[in-house]
Parts: sequence; structure tokens; C-alpha cells
Amino acid sequence: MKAAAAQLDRRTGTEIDAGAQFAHDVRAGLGQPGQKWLPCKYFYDAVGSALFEAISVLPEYGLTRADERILRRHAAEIAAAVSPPLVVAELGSGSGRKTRLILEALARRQPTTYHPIEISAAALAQAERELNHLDGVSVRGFEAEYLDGLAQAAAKRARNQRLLVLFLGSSIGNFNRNEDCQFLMRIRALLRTEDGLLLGTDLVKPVSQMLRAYDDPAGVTAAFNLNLLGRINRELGGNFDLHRFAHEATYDEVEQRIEMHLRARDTHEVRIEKAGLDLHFDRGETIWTESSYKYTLVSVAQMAEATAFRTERQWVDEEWPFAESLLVAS
Ligand code: AVJ
Repeated sequence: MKAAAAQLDRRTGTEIDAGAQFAHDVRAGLGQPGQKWLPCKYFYDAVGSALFEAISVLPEYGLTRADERILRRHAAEIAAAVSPPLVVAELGSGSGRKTRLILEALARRQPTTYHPIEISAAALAQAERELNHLDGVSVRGFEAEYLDGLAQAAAKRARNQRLLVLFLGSSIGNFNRNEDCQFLMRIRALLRTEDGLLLGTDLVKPVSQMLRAYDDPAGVTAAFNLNLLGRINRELGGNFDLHRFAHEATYDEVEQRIEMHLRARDTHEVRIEKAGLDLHFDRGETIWTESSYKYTLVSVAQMAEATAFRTERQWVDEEWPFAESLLVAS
């Protein structure tokens, strides 16, 4: 089930891969001249995942609820638009709450196999627990990077089985422009004609509304952002003082993206033992921790067209501009 060859260190019995990779990525982002940055995938340790769950119920952050509303309202239509027999593969399993809506609608029409694909073993176990007991659904997860897991899921299915890939919650927004297209192209390369991709994308909306979603007054998003430094302290022996950094969210109108940064409140030094890093921060210098790109219905359709999908249908939430697009491999 483990796709990424997670090897065990003989001496300590711990996985070398994950920790070494984290140290490597931290060095790449912080240990070089120029803008410091960290990959946003490292937000999601146990603390970060819990904080993201909290973000998703904040009144200012409507994204997750909009995603869920569309799936609830249109699950039957979505299910009707894809033909059986069906294998569903989900990139990132999340809490399983949204997926359940789709799986229930699908399983009402046909027995359905579900493959959650996750790098987090804990999240994968949770998805399996939550969804395994649904009638007509059999669950088999892959602990792997998205494309590795998808390749395995695609290879496992029978000749006559259609594949429906779920990529929900606007996770695609974390890719840079062009990288999102490249990623869709890689997905497309693993699919057969008429396979589907259900893609969730947050839409461009008034700037003040977007800024509030990423800088909520209760400070939950600030905690989520700062936890990345806490995680480096815990797992890589860092000595970041989280109080010396301020959470910041800005919107770039040209790039149509929210940027999250951590801004040093004063000039100081930081050591990260297990990454072998001695860092200097100038007062006001930032670590860029996340980009969250926003889309339009047209930009999603253009991206689909450019990556050999046709846009079968798009649904938009009425309360919070967010789109679900059903793309079909052409
Ligand atoms: C899970 C990537 C969709 O970009 O809105 C929430 C993550 N970051 N608040 C997003 C996030 C700050 C979220 N995604």
C-alpha cells in the first residue's frame, strides 16, 4: 500500500524518507539567498490539520462549506453524468465529509470502489474508517504522492471500469500558474478517454472578502501559518520563536492569488539543528508560506481545454463564489 518507498532506518526504526525530505525542503526554501519560502504541504501535521478543520468552520472562510454545499445539492447530477462501472480516486482525502456525499450518490446507482490517495497515514486511516461502512462502497487507500497513487489506482482497475478523479477543496490553487496546467496534464496522461475529473476551484471575489478569509479576526489562520515554524521546531530541532513572526495575507491582483507570509518582527538569528541551518532574519523580512490561486469559470474551462479535457458541467455556489467543474478526458 505504501507507494513512495518509505524506507525504515535500521537503527532507529523511523522512516528516513519523510524526515529527510522535510529537512531537504526546508534547506531549499530557507537556506538560500533571496525570498525565503516553505512548501505549504508541510502545514498539515496533526496540529495543522486540526487548525485547518477549525478554519473551515470560520464564518470568514466560506470555501470548504461552499464546496460541500455544491456536492450536496448536485451529487445526484454528478453521479448521473459519469457512466458505470466506476472507480473513484481522490487526491487528498480530507475529512471524508465531502466525499461521502458523492460516494453515497454513486453507490445508489452502482457498486463503487474508492481509492483515497494521501501522503498522511493518519488522514488516510481516517478516510478509510469514515467511508468503509457505506453501502456499496469498498475502500482501498494509497499512502502516496498524488500522481503515484493515481497511477496505481488507474492500473488496478478493470478494462471496462471508468475512473472518476476527485480533486476538491481548491487544492489545485496551491500550484503556481502553469504548474496547475502541468499537473492536470499529468493527471490526463493517466486517464482513458471519457474518464472524469471533478475539480473544485475557489473563484475570484471581492478582495476584502478574500483577505478576511485568510486573516480571520480570531487568529486561527495566523496560528495555522505559524504552526509551520512550530513543526520545524518539533521535527527538525529548530529554535524559532513564533512570537517574533507576524502572520500576513495579501492579494496579488495580477496573479489572482492570496499570498501568506510570516514577517519577522525584528532582526534575529534562528538555528535548525537537523537541517544544518543557521539563519539570519532582517526585521520585516518574510517567509512565503503559501499561494492560493483564485479562478474564474472561464479560466477553469481554458485550463481544461489546454490539457485535453472537455468541460462537461460547472456548478457555482450561490453564497460563496466557488466552482465545481466536471471535466471529461477527451
Ligand atoms: C486547502 C489549499 C484550499 O488555500 O484556501 C486555508 C488552505 N490556507 N487558509 C486554501 C488554507 C489558509 C486552503 N486549501
